[in-house]
Amino acid sequence: MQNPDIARLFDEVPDLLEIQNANPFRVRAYRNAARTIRDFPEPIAELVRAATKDLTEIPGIGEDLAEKIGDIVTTGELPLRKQLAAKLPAGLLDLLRIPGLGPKRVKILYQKLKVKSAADLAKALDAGKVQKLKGFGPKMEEKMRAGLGQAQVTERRMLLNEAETQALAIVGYLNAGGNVRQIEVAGSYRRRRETIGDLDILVTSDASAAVMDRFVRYGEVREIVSQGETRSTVKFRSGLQVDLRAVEPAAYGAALQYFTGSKAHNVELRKIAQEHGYKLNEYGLFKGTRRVAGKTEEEIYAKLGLDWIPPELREARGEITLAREHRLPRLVALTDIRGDLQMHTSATDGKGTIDDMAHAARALGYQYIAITDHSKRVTMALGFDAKRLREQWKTIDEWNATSRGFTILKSIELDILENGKLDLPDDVLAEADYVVATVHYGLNQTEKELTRRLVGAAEHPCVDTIGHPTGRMLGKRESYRFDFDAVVRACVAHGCALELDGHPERMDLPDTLAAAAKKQGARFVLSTDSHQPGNLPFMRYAVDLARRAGLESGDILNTRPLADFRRELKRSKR
Ligand code: DGT
Ligand code: CA
Ligand code: CA
Ligand code: ZN
Repeated sequence: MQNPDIARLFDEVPDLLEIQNANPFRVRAYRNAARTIRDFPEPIAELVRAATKDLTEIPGIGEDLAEKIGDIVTTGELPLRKQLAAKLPAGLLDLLRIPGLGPKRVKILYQKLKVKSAADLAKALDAGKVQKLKGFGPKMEEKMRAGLGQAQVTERRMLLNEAETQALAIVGYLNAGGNVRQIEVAGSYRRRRETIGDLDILVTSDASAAVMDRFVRYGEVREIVSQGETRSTVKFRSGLQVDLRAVEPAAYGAALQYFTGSKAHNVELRKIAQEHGYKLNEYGLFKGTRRVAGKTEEEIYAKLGLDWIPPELREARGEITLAREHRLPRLVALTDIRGDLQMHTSATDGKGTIDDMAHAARALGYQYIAITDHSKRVTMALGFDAKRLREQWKTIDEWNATSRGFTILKSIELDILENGKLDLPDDVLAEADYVVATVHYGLNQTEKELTRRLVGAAEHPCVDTIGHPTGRMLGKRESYRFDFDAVVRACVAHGCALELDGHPERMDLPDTLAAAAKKQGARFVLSTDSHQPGNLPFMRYAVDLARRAGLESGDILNTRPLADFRRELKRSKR
């Protein structure tokens, strides 16, 4: 059992509690627990089994939670979740998956209109009952209708980091069995999409039947969908589907290319092959019946007159033309990143001191970090007023005075208020080393209002970066509505950077928007939005986003050494 599997059992508990009017502190404790477990760097099930670590030593895990986790690891069940769910109609949980519908609104719909399922909601909407409820305007109604349609057609996709945990574990398991020569996880995982539908694993082996046998006996397998000598499909307990294909070494590159996709990229590539008088499929590149390439991807692309294209770019967004003209970008790499520019400490909603975060960042080889706790508008997270912020900055000054070769930037995640004003006065902001401004409230305002807020922040002399610019939460909340081009124009004109927030639940900016912003001349910073030291490796996902957007090291400010980085910030250009 992997951490995300444990976390998933906890995920619904806070929502169920909230619908049942539980104490808000209890609700929050479970919400935080799910996150802590999901992001914990070591496999918790193994810690429990080996009994090497007392779980209560993990920040945010008390005795009650530790006991529940222990039960999950031994029984695979969380009885509390079952008890809570049993008190409510089953369809109510489906409602929670509709974008925009949180436990508060579900509770109102249930109590006032007896809405117990998606079908009930559709009926209540059609009867015009929903818009009469307090807090449900016409906009909300429109959103719920759209959500209802979506909830029925799109199945759940898994976040990249969860899929990665599962992918690395199954690859490790298959390798440990011997018989595997080459192995790679292809598909959207290799293209580093922010969500994954299923895993597509390829192997070469002299004993593929034995590999298939081992595969279907993997501990996470809940269901064997099919098993054959060269291809098997299983479903994991997490719901994730995994395909395993064994191919001959002479076709490995062709299969890797084919199953990496994307489908649209493959369609374009096959057309080019045809124009050159070839046939391209998962077995190779053929002239008549003769295979002219297939062992590696490189030789296939080369035979078609193309440079090898990094998987992250294979989305049929112009990369094939660039490859033909030898103009593909030199994509940024994780090793190019010299600092992390968004993270929280235990002073607000994080779990780790300044010192903890700095040590962990230093261990990753960074030269600098920005500590960006929330400003006061974010009351839930105990955001900073000017006084508390200045106290933190004093501590940071003292820390920097004694530390060589590593710098903590005095910073803040500054709320852009509903009225467009910033959450802290200019004189405080002017003392910061770095300010990232973000929107957390008033998400249902009109496009015009939200655009005005973001443009205003981008123009403000003390705002260096717009953070998590669209506000999306994957699978939970879509972007707020705003005129993205107008915000990018303001950023470019005023020297404000755009953040790529690599927290796996955000992945914000989305790749397509980041690519569009680059075309307009925007510059970027990469961050993790870490809430504990163990989150800092999320930088990998920020880099994934950047690569999918075609960004190079030069497009990103925190690839620079500290002095250069500082020089590039808006505040030093005034
Ligand atoms: P996912 O799983 O929804 O996150 O996305 P993918 O891209 O992993 O898609 P998947 O698992 O359906 O298929 C894996 C790859 O196999 C896909 O990226 C391209 C290739 N493929 C699948 N079906 C077709 C097809 O009908 N035509 C072509 N040309 N390629 C296909
Ligand atoms: Ca897939
Ligand atoms: Ca697949
Ligand atoms: Zn934020």
